Amino acid sequence: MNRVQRAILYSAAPLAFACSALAADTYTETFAGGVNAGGWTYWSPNETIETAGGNPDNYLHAWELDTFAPQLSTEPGRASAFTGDYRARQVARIGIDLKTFHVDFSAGGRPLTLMLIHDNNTPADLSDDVAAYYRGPNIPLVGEGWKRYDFEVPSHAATLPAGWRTIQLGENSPAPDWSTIITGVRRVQFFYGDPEMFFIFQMWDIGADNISIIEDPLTPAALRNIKVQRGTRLSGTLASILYNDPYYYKVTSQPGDVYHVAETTVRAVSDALNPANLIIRTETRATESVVQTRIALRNFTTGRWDTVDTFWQPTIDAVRVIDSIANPQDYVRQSDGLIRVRIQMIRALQRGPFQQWIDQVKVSVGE
Ligand SMILES: [Ca+2]
Ligand SMILES: [Ca+2]
Ligand SMILES: [Ca+2]
Ligand SMILES: [Ca+2]
Repeated sequence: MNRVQRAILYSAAPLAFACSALAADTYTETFAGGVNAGGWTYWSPNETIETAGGNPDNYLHAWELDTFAPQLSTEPGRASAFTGDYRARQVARIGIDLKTFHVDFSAGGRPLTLMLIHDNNTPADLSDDVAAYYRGPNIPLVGEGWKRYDFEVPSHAATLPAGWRTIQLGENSPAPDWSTIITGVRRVQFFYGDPEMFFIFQMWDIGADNISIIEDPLTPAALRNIKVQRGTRLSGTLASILYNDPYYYKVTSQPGDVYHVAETTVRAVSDALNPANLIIRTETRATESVVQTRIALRNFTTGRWDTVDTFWQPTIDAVRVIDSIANPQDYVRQSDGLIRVRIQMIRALQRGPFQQWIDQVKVSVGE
């Protein structure tokens, strides 16, 4: 679904679209006018959207909720701004305001956990659900007032991101898989505590407001050229590395003192000069085994190449997504947005030469 279609779909609810194509798209559940597009519920028998006392005005209020851990969730099976393929939507963050009015004993020592749930395509059956979760700062104590929580959601990540965990929520749950969950979020839940721990039952009086989901589209950097630094170009052009397709840029290795080496550099240009995120996706193979690949980025601050990924190169296409690059601004030249990627493959001299095949190089920048 494209952005325009989404805007139409959610136009019944308050929307804040930013002007710039690079800026984030946000949906926020403010509960204004009693709207609850996500179907948010504490599963409490005593629950309503109050018209005053929120942050500001309307908010979701649950009281005399007798539970070991309040669980604020979107309605099972309901499609909303909070559900869907987070990776395709380029979801970047989820936030919420919470307030604890009263609790019998203590609200202390409980992290607020964001859970992204995949319902295994059976929304009515919770026994086969799986979730990926992240434990944030502790839930608000009585007297702390409204407290804001912002969770980073690395929806672009190919594998479970650092700090995230997965959990089987029922006895029939399959083994959880990050990609399955993040490309099919069916329910979002805020768990008052660590979902792997036990807590005593007590009576809660709590509220939620301003539940937001933020999309932060990445901008692809335009590839400008590809050049062999070591080895010999066999075939291919810049066009060969634009897509995952049957076309490759092929390089024959060249022998050195210790290794056969094939080394190629790619130049890309980004419009975004202040990247918060830099993501390099490569799809490469070698024609022989026991080849090691090193992917490096030109650091324009130090003038050196920084290795960002090292791996044993399969002889079939291998996709690498490098998405946790520290100080991304060092790799985008401030004068013109240049980004340089180096793909180096090496093989021990006595093992013989090989060919480097590059199917695709993709450079994306998020501001
Ligand atoms: Ca509100
Ligand atoms: Ca289910
Ligand atoms: Ca391929
Ligand atoms: Ca290709």
